[in-house]
Amino acid sequence: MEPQEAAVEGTTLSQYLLNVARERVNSLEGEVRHSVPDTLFAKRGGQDGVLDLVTLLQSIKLAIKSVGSLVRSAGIPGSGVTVPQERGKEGDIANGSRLLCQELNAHANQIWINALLYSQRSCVLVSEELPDPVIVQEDMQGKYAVVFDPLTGLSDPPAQNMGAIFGIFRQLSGGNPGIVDVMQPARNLVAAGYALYGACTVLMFSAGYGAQQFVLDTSLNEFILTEPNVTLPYSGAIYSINEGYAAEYDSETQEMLKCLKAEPAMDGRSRTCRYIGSMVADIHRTFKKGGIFMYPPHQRGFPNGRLKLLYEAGPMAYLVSQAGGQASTGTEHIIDIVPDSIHTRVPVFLGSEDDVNFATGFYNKKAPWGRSDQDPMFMLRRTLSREEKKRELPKSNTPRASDVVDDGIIAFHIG
Ligand code: FBP
Repeated sequence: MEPQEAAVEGTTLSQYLLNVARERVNSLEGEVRHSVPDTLFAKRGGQDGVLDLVTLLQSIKLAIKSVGSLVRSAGIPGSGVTVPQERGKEGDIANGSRLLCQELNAHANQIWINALLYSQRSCVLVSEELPDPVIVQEDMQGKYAVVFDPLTGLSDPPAQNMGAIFGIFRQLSGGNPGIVDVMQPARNLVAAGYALYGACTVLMFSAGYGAQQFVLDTSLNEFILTEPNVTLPYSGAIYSINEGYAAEYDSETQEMLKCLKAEPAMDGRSRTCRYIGSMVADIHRTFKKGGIFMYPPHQRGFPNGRLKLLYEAGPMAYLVSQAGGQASTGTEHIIDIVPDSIHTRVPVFLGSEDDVNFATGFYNKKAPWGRSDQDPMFMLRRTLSREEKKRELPKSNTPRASDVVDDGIIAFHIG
């Protein structure tokens, strides 16, 4: 049985992880052991390696559930997270909300750090909330480096579409763990995911076998698999960007936005804009409905874009690739970029293949369509190219994770 076949709707996250792990061990034992792609477990670790990663993921699951319940009760007197009255300016709701967010953020970070340390399966931790990596003390070390943003989307008041993002790398160095273990491109991730604390808690996850969606069943307090093979539509009608910065985007971005709005989506629908201001929520909608999420550079404080490569853009790029979509900075695949520091920021264009190709064509002269203002054939070539693509599309209109193995998209961890 292929690992993807272990993904059956209704399975719990714990069962799913063990199923995939077991299938991987079986395939190792049954086939030529050293030539089988190594994804879910340590190369030399065999069964133990599988269980190490499963144990680490169980701790992450616990952190997500704990933060989720904090988010839901934050601000309620007597709950774990409140703002001491003397710190908020009386009557200033915005200030109170900002302080509450800070409290929540600090709690969420501590919950993740504790969960990862006590799993005893990690060696280096990078959190958005900490300036430096945490090197786990020797007697608690495992072989995985974990990067995470414990609570994102805090530009909105609490309890509105916050989320968490994480990625897991295998330790690179054989010896003492260090920063080098996280300076890897997202292509090297062995697993990644995001949690969205919305009306329900959703977990989007991948360990290299496509993307799966789980929803927290609060009566069981367990994540249940609801979508075994999440696939991004090839094209969509929704674009997601903070248009408040329109005047501060560079000329390519402004031109791209103008053209995007002027032209209908591939299926003829008019474009529509949605922007929540929480990347997890905006990207989750993109997974479901297709289209594009963008955070380009702008001159109101973020000349390289706002989102961080290691623990925001990278894991999202890995997930979106596993679901048949694309993620680019405009000129490079995000999944291939080696970070030059742990908090490096990158521009992000992520979502349906057709829409990402369209947007990035304005930045990259090597992209198929060139820039509209320099190329009078721009619209014509774009239309022709899309017509060809339409004819090629399978009936489902979406590439399946299993279809892209030959492109090397799934086979990240070989060799
Ligand atoms: P932080 O880097 O401060 O965590 O902000 C991240 C974020 O909240 C994303 O989740 C979201 O997409 C973006 O910032 C919104 O930024 P803006 O308010 O500039 O549109």
